[in-house]
Amino acid sequence: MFDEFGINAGYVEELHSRWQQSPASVDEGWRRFFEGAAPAPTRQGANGTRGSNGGNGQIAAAYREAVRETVHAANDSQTRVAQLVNAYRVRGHLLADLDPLDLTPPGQANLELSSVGLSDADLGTAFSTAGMSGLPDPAPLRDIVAFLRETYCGAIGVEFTHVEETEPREWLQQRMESTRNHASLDRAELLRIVTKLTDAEIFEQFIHKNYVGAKRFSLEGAESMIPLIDLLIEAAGAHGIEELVIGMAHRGRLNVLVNVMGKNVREIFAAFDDKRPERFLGGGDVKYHLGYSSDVVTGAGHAMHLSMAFNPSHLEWVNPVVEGRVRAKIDRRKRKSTMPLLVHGDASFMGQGVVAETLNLELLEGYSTGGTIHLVVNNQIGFTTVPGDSRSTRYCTDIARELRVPVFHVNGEDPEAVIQVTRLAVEYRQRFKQDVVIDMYCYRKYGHNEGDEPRFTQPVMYALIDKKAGVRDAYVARLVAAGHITREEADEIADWRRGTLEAALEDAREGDYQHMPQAMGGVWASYRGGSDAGTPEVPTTFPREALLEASDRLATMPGGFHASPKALKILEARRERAHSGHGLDWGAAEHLAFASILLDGHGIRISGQDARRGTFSHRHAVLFDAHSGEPYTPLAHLEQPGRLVGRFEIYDSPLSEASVMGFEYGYSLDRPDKLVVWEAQFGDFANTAQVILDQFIISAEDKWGRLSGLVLLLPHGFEGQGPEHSSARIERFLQLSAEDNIQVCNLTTPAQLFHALRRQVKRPWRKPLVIFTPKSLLRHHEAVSTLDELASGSFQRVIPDTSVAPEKVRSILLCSGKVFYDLADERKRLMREDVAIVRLEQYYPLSDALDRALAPYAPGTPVVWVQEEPRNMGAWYFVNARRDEIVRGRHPLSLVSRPESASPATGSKAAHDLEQKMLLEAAFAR
Ligand SMILES: Cc1ncc(C[n+]2csc(CCOP(=O)(O)OP(=O)(O)O)c2C)c(N)n1
Ligand SMILES: [Mg+2]
Repeated sequence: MFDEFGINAGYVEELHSRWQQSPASVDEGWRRFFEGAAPAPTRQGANGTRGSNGGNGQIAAAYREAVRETVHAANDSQTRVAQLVNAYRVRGHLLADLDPLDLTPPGQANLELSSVGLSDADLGTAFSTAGMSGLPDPAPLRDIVAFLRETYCGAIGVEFTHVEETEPREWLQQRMESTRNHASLDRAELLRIVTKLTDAEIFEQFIHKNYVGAKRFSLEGAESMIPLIDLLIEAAGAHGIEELVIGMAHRGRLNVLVNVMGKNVREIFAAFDDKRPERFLGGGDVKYHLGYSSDVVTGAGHAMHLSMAFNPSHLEWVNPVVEGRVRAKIDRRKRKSTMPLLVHGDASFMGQGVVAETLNLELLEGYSTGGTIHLVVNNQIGFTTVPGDSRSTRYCTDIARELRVPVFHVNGEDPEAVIQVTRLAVEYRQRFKQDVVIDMYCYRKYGHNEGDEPRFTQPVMYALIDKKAGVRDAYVARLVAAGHITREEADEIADWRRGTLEAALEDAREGDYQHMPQAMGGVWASYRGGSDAGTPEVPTTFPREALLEASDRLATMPGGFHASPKALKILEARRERAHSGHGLDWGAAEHLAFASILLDGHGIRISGQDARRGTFSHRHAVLFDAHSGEPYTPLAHLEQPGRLVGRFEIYDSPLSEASVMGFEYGYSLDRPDKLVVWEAQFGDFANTAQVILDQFIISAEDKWGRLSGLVLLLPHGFEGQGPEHSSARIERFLQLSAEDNIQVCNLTTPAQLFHALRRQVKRPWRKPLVIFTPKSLLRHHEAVSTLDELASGSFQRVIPDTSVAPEKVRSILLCSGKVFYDLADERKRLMREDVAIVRLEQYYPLSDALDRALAPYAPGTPVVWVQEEPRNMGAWYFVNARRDEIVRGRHPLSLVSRPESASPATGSKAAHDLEQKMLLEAAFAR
């Protein structure tokens, strides 16, 4: 309500509520101010327009006046106490006891009594504690200060007053103050924490002893993470969560796999022993990148499915993939019972931009997952780099302030405080459907990995760490001293754990426990990867009548909807052309492909920048009412009596490639039944998501045996639009093509797009499909297809040339994509009947379709690969390297292209036109 008072909003609100209860309890200045604002302003939500309302403007002016008066009046101690309380809520975290190494200097909190004009002399005076549950009312200032210190400056420091909405902020405040921010734990829970800490510690020690110097990225110093995740699962189960998807990096991952997810530790030992090289030649991944899933039952009896996402070394890049997976799971079940947990490192959370790009997805309609729990394992170091060199901010979590959600900083050496924030975090997420961040301060017992000497660079830090007792020891000592458990009980837990690991190690050395990740079951059971040739093609035809019906439906608006006349004209033209047998353009064929897929019962999800209209205004999947601005999506309103129609979703994404491509990739991992599409604005921008391409889309099957049917639509083509609006970097995708890992296409007709998209869902082969999509061809009068070509055609990997008599042909131009139309025009202009033009529509995997297309021509007829791209880009290096597959020794192969270049294209349209002319001349020179 008092948002415009910024950091003082809580304070003003507090005064206001006191004034409401008893006008005499606030000083005269404030009283006048609140009376002047009558009727009292209504509460504003997060989206309220600040300062736009006259009432609030008056409040602001009155506030300034009131502040002046407060300063001068100088005798309202109760007001000062309220200021102090507010200051603790806002800045108490700056004094909290967070750092187990005591290396972090306290912040300037200004919480001294003198900062609000109070003094020690006031400590015995009783003040009202209205609004502070957890204290008698009134209470002496001494008690109030002790209460505030305990709540806000103990082992937990909370940043929460920036939460804009009143309800969650007050809820959290009440929860923390009523408990002084302490978890109440019974003996069973204390024992569970000890057990989990013991599991964590003994596991690391056991590997340390048995695999000296082997990389494991020890959790030691941060062992509280294990009871944290263990109790998070408990809390999540109690709140109705049925599934947790975890994304995390190297640190402590093996520990989580074994001690939280129940992975068979024999498999981990076998991976350390690494005695099966023959199973992993050229493939597989290191043991701390592998994913896993398991089913557990919580202490309270709730069944919970746990998934740990496979992830690469590239820190933080798994985040959007996890979010996409969770969204897919939520969509599948139509219930919001899946929760993402992302575990971060302190250095990577602040350093990697994909973190901010992923946080930004959280409240968006197309990407929300109902809130993510973020856990930062803040060991106060990244490899050898200390926080002072890692970030410009105090907290490694400050990037999360973009979301205005609570951030709990907690001392990882206090497991009970860790449990308290975990419970608060889960409950907050469940209630308010937003992200929550836990920043667990800890330390790293060894170097970055176990072979690394940290004392080269952090001698002082490690002198402190060397003196540390260990998180478990310190906690056990505390519980023993408090009489909660005996030393013998604690030892027994450790002995038992050691014993089970000894036995498992013996088993591991006798048995066969090192394998590639298992093939996928469940929703993946009916799909396959592997080689292209191993999965037959399927028909992609669709009944003509049904396409006509769909095109009628797509051009029909609901009653009372006032579509833009221009958009309506486009839809109407599509409909007419379908009926009259005229050529359909790209947008029309794409729409009919989508419609046919939906009518076949498959869902479709598309996202990308401006995807709803389409960057080039060719799609118009969503129309907007001219009066209300309300959207209408014809594809979401297809009907089919007696048969299920798939769900159609299309979203304009935020201006991020990395997080959105990662999200859609993640989505495709859990929805193999759907057509999942990510579209680039221009293909040139896809490289900002290069990590998602290299580390996930391209290599996931080889490393992890994980499949995806994601479609990438990458506008590509040299049309004089400059270096960054021309190339989707075909060369890169082709260099990354191996072992039939992806499909790479450059299509020249709308019918080809229709069949390629249908093939992608109908064929059980799940491989990412990269389509270089056109720009000028979207409106090219020749780049059209008839309804019959859609209804009864099929996808052609190569389009042979049927327009010339093979025996006359003296030169074969082999090309792909848009340049075909330029070449065809030129041939017509030159009336060259001795030149054939063959189109390679699918670069990869190559097939014998090419052989068939070249077969009619006499052996020895030269084949010229013609591309618009510079020599070092486009497909030439790929074509040249695979010449044996392409011309099979029957034809000489040469190149016509732009000369090699460091930048894809010229910035001058005129230079582009000249280049293009020279290219065509060269192509027809022989
Ligand atoms: C994107 C990326 N850049 C660099 C690295 C190399 N690297 C591996 S771990 C690490 C330090 C990570 O520090 P932090 O995030 O604090 O995690 P910690 O190891 O301390 O748990 C670095 C720089 C990487 N794995 N990924
Ligand atoms: Mg770190």
